[in-house]
Amino acid sequence: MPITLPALPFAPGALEPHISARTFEFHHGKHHKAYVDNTNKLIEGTDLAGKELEAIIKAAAADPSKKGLFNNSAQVWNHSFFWQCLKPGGGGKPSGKIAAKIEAELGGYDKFAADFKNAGVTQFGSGWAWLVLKDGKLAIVQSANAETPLVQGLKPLLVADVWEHAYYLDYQNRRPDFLQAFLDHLINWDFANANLG
Ligand code: MN3
Repeated sequence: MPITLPALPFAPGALEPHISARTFEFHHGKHHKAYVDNTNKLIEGTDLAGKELEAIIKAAAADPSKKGLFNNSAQVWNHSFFWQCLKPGGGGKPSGKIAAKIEAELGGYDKFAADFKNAGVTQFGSGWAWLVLKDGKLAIVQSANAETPLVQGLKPLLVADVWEHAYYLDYQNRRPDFLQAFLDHLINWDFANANLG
């Protein structure tokens, strides 16, 4: 079974005006698709062909000669995860288990929002801002390029893509505005709660 490009979990225009259909045309239809196609090319005819995506990422992360495969396969996973972190009419304060953990472990929602935004704004160059579980507690972490907490012993709960391709068509250089829209209008807290298990 080759690695496949998952469909977006919403219509491409469903998040407008915060993220445009045109951004998804490129971000999902071109960038994410290219990571899928490159991963399939790189595993073809190797012992990783037919393996699950997470197993491919972990094998590539452990082998410096497979940096290209790591970058592409991790980007497949990061993007598939990112789409699920978004929903029309999302964002704002969470409810459920994650709301209580944010209060108890991250100093409340307002502090979480400021710290998460800061993580995204200060990730130099391309990368990601994550909410993860680390030893059972919430933590906000950054990753560069394709790096993913999946291979760092952390459990990803929520992510924002801060590569320029995620926001440049809609926000140009205004990454902070994109992150504010993510916080206020886009976060799928049901997904983050489900990831807590
Ligand atoms: Mn991206």
